[in-house]
Amino acid sequence: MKNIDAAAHTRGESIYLDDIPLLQGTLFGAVFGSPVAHGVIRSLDLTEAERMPGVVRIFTYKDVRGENQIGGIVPDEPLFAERHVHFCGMPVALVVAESEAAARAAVKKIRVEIEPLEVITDPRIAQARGELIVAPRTFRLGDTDSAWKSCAFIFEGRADTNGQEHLYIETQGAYAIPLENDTIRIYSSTQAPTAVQRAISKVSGLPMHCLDVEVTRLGGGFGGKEDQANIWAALCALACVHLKKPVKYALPRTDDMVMTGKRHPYSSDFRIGLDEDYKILAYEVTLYQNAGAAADLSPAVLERSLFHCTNSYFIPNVRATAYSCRTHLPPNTAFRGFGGPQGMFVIEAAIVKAAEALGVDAALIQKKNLHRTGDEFPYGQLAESEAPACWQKAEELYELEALRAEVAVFNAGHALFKKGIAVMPVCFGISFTKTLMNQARALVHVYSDGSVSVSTGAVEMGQGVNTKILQVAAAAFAIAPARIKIQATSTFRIANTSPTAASATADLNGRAVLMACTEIVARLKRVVAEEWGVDAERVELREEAVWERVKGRSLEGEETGEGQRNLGRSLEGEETGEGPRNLGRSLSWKQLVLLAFTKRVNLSEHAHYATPGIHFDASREKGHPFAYHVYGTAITVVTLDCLRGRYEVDAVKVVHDGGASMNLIIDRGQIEGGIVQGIGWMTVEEVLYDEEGRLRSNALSTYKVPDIYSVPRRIDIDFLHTQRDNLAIFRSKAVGEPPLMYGIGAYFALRNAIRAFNPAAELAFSTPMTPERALMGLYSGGGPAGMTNEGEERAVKDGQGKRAGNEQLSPASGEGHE
Ligand code: MTE
Ligand code: LUZ
Ligand code: MOS
Repeated sequence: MKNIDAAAHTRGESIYLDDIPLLQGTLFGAVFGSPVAHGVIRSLDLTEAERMPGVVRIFTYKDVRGENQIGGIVPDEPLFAERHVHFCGMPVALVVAESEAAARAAVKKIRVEIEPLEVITDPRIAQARGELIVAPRTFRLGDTDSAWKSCAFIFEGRADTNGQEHLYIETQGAYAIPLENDTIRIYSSTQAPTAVQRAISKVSGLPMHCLDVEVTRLGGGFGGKEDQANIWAALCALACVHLKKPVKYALPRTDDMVMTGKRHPYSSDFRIGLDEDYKILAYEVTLYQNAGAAADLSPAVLERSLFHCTNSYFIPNVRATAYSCRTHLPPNTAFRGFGGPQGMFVIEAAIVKAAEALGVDAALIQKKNLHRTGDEFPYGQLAESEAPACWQKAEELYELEALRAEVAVFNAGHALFKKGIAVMPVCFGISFTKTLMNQARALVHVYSDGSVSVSTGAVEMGQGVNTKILQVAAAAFAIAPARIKIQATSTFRIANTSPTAASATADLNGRAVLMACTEIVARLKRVVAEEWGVDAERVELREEAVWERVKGRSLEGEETGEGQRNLGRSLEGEETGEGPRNLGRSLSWKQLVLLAFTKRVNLSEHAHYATPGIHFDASREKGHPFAYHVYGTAITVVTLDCLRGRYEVDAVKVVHDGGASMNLIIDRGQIEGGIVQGIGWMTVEEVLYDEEGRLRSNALSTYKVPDIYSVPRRIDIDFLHTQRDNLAIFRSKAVGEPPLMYGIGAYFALRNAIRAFNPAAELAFSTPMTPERALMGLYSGGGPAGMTNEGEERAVKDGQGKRAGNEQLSPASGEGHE
């Protein structure tokens, strides 16, 4: 089934925050953010700003009626700076004016004197100073200390990954509207309506039942709105409470980039030990997470880095320690993968370090060490592993050996263009690592006209969750999708929601919907069974009608649990006349609903789902935190222009463990998007803060993201279809985050291309591998060997043969790309 938003999106009719019609008298906010990263506020002068035309009022921490605090996990983040500022862009004041332009003009007139203090941007320095957000954590399996003795080979190194800007198309923002008796409705571009509600409650002192947070959809979140939507909503709500007027603040792109946190940069040390046979016996890793100035979600992100520190490999002896380090950057936050990618990059770097030193292909070590069903993760859960199956299928389907041979032939034939290939297995745990967050509720109404309304805590942000939820309801009721509407997410309809995050939204909310629908179906069946004087067991919903199963006739075409295959197909013909042969009398869906209504039967249901069987004991760092794992293997091939450092990703070929996907179109979209986003993180996207903690990459002119020319020339996706019982909805495994980590393969493929050109290249395990860095790498370590006269001649020939060169790199992009 197509995404239910497709038509409205295409026509530009979908409603985002900025499309909400404004009420008369709406005022507009703009934040004055700290111009320095660390210091003590000596004076704040608002007089000139207050005199600017259109300015209604300027708010500071003094106007906060409740607590000036929005920290979710750790209460360490004031909404407004009081005496100290801790990062550039930290909100100091909120100007509210009659227009956006007036508010922004007034912000420029605010004067602040800040006595600067030392700025720390490096997590290792922060750690050395004892500047930690929370106590460090260590995961252990076996005993690394004694395992080193059995290792034939031991390698050590360092790996660094940089941050990543979320770059959701819709920036952060909120619109608060005063209703009667202290009630406020807040439209917020948030992944977490309940978190927004809590934050506003804390700051305003109003109880949660006064706060209706409503979300129709987001123009992307990617984790950036899991926690950091709270600020803007709290600011708007605060002004709304004071002024009793609607207040809106949608951030301009630069404010958004400067003021909000990003993916956490990590710096890590590793040590890996292998036996003669290249089995990994021991792995030790220390992760330094750059948390920024406040906790935000950092402790949870840190935890997931530890959970994924061995990626898809079974390593019998592991010691992994992680520090969440306080620096003077904006608080870093959730980003697709949530610390998992950072943890996985390090083990991949460790394996590649070993492979390069041993002179073997990294894939040899990777494949040998993939975990198998029954192997233990460092956190105690036992794997139900699809890792070998995905690898095997990718290897065969995409003819890995032939691909390698092609790369070798190409490299032998070109002096100035080199190809690189890398294989990246992925294993990602599904469930919030905080067990209590794995719960969801759904409210389903069947109206007397047969139309159905479904509300959950899920937020649609482009990932297609509303379509999947609609498919669940359509399957449960056996009715056409057109009869069902997924309502905007609202804290008045559904309470105490977990954020739309952790890729588990369809699983959690979908299962709650299924429970609610199943309950209503049972009631409907009882009604009609009573009417017909038959057993309710004999009554069946199918094709928009309820049927009596006739005794003695065979039930060919019976649903066999494969019902989801046909989910969402549209059913023509409203009223069903003649039924399948094995069925007797029937009532149409509409007649059925009306019958139940006249019999005064409840046509609404509110259901609650909590993932069974998961637990985690943080005191031992052991448990069974994940409902299941998602697996996959990606093969990445790149071509590198060794004269210029430019490169292209020729292909990413994936086998992805989707379980029994309930929507292949959506899942393919998620996989493609995740891959490109992951490649962007590993290659061109470069978040740059200077030593004063100022963001230098604060616009799209200075922050490069993959464009249509730099996405892989081809992405092949094949699914590992499994019917294994799991806790996913309809066995359709979560798909939102795991594919991002396939993108890590691009870094290692580029590394291989550089080494094909210059085997002596000195390459740090440091990302992003921008074209500039690739170029430096190509000529590092004394430069490429064999740049003799003969080599130069060939090089010149390659270089002059510019057309030929471009063809090799990219016939599609051609000269226009330069
Ligand atoms: N896809 C789109 N189009 N837009 C997004 O913002 N966010 C990703 C992923 N895919 C995102 C997306 C992230 S970070 C997560 S956690 C999941 O979607 C969340 O949705 P799900 O739980 O329904 O998979
Ligand atoms: N958010 C969260 C997440 O709070 N806990 C998680 O485990 C998680 N995992 C992935 C993405 N967001
Ligand atoms: Mo996604 S990082 O869980 O929002």
